Amino acid sequence: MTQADFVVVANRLPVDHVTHASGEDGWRRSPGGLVTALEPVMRDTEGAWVGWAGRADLDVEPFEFEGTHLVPIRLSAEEVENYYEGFSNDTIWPLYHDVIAAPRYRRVWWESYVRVNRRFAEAAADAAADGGTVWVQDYQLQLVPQMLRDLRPDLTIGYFHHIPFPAYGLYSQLPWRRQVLDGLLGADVIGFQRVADAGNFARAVRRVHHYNTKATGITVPQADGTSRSALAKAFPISIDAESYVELARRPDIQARAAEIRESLGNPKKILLGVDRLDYTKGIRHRIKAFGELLEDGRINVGDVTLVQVASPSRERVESYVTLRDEIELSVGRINGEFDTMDHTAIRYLHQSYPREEMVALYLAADVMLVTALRDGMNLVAKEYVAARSDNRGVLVLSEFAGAADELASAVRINPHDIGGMKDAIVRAIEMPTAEQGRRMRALRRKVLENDVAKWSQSFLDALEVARRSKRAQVSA
Ligand code: GDG
Repeated sequence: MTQADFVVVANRLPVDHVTHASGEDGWRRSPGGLVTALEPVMRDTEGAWVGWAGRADLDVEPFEFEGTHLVPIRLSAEEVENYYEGFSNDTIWPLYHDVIAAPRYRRVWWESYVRVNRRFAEAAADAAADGGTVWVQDYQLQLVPQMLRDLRPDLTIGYFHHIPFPAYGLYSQLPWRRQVLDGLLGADVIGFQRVADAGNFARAVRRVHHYNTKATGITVPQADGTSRSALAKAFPISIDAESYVELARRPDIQARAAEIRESLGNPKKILLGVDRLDYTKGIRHRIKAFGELLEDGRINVGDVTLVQVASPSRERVESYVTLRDEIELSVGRINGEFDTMDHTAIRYLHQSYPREEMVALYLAADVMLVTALRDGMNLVAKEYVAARSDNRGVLVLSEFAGAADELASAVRINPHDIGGMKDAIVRAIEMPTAEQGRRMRALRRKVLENDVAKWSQSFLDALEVARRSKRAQVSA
């Protein structure tokens, strides 16, 4: 069996299973930041990627795809329900996003989570070469680091947490809080989006285990009486900024942006929201604020249009079904009340679009609304900024999104404060172009300097430091 020096373990493989028109099955690279970020590393190291192919009961042998060794993990329909939709998306997701929706704690889900995490850990242990490096991704796989360390103490293990890590007062609800911390502490480097997330994690470790933590270092006692150290630190993720700059420069995409404006009846201002349809994104709050502005007469249909792309997500989880109903009810009410024959108040799109269309939307939008109630980072905010080489447009950004730490020149809002959000939207609509330019230039500097390649490099550098110190200990 081929073994790789560098292995990525993620819930999903970087490819989608597709059936071509000819009826033949095949694989297509799935679009996404993580895939792009790791592509150069995977190519240079001839790495391996362990993950689920996205379909239940699919049995596939490991295979090569564009220079990467892919190791598919099989999940039964029941495991998709319990490990993925249940524990990952109906327990951990709401709990870690500050209980915006009520987390459900079900023992069968937890048992499935443990079993599936073990399967990922075993596959990673088989795929990694002696003394290799493994990078585990995200909240679906929090137990993998320690399981993998038990199987393969020779490996250097990293873990990156893409979503928030909550304050202990909330985290402590988790019936398996100790097991999850132990799972994560199996990593040598544990990466978070924000400094606050790393802090919450360290505090949870202190409260549950009374381990010593100092700045970003955690001392983890071992069964044999020795101890080792783990690094828990912020590594804010980013986007492939240059690719957005390039797309935004394309004449066909600029023409499409003009066409979008035209098709909306050339309103003076277009506001835009782009989110997975998820209760963490504050879509309802945004729509409420917009509806009230129309009611108050502070804005008028015809002058201002809100375009809301809500791409379909987790459609089998109950809270997502309810959320969709609620959003569509309020959009229908607002449009019913305020639309004219020529203009619509909210152009609501429950669809997914190609990246080119997203960039055209970014170019067409005068104001980008990112009103998340809680968000690990929020890449949409960074994509909007990267696309605006014209230094125009205003980013309205929730302070509860990780991106707010870096993007200080955005118009910051607290999405729970509907009155404050309404004022911020009006301010953004009326912002003079000179101020737009000043703010956008500052935002662009941040996003272009800190792109996703830099993110992965800094995480891998930290892992390399861990690997060297481990070697030094072994040879001492
Ligand atoms: C998680 C964390 C963290 C959306 N609709 C379409 C589409 N998208 C793309 C966006 C963006 C991505 O999906 C969404 O990324 P976000 O960061 O905004 O949010 P999550 O999906 O919740 O991601 C988040 C992230 O992980 C990375 O660590 O930032 O906090 O929750 O790239 O453009 N793309 C296309 N069509 C769509 O309709 N092509």
